[in-house]
Amino acid sequence: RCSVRRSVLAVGIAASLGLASFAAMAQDIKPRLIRFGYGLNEQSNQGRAAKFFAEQVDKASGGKLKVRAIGAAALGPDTQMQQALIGGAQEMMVGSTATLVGTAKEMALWDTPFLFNDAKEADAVLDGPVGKQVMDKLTDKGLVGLAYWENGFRNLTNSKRPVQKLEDLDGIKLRVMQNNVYLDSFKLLGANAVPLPFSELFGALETKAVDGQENPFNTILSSKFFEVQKYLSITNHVYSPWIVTVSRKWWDTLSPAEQKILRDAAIASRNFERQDTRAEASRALNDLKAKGMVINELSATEAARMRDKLTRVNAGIATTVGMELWQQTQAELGKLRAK
Ligand code: TF8
Repeated sequence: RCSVRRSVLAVGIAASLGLASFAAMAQDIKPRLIRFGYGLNEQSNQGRAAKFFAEQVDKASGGKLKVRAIGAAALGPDTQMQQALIGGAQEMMVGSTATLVGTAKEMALWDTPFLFNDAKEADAVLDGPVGKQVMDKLTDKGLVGLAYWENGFRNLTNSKRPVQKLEDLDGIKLRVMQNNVYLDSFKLLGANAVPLPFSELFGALETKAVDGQENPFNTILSSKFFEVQKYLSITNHVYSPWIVTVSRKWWDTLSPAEQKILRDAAIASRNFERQDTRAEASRALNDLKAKGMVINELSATEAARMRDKLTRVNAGIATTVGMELWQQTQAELGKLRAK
């Protein structure tokens, strides 16, 4: 009898605890303003996905969490926003993984030329254990990574001449991201590589401070590079991801319920963004042609020569990211390709 009474009591306590935690859950979402910065313009794939993210968070939090998406590098270029996140002066951003290598060296893995053969491989590795391992390296550095979005396979544009063979790059002043792998890669190819933040790129192309740049079709279109670049050479030399990050200082003040809303919205926006980006990329080449760009593909021999030169940076990347991570990535790709 005694034990029956005790278990009745236990059920009562459990029920009231359950109620208490339910009530706490509702209060666990506080009104907050989230500044979400990005570098491309509102009409870009990055801008559309940032808007989608804001809407998701609004819905899931009953309007309590307000995301203010601020594009066109109005909060500064990638590197400046990263520092603002680390310092706690800004809550969130999306930007290139390439500009994060100084913060977490493992990010250099995504700079590997020709790492992925297609978007399917990219998704599998980025969303799998390797991608998570790399993303989690940010946590000790003051950032929390939530999801990889697609920037895409990068292609070469310039105002001088079609790049049909390696030698055509000789002496071309080429803007690269602020990242050593990119700098070394394009120097290896014979270009005069100049690191610049994305926000300064259009102006530099317009004034001919640089002759060329490399970015996915989507960006060449949305940033109107076709206005200042005549030649587009399809090289697909690297797949570049974007990453959605949160200030760790700020993240640690959030309740688990708030953190979950942001995580879920980042994943939902990732799925939206990849689909949107791929749809746009499949149309972009025609659009760019219509805008007057002269587009060329590389012959198989020249593509192979370029690949051979570029992959000479791989050994350095393996050392930077660590041999274990490098081999794990190769093993995962091997498994994917055997399927
Ligand atoms: C680049 C990147 C850009 C990103 C973006 C501003 O060339 O491809 O897309 O940095 O977040 O800088």
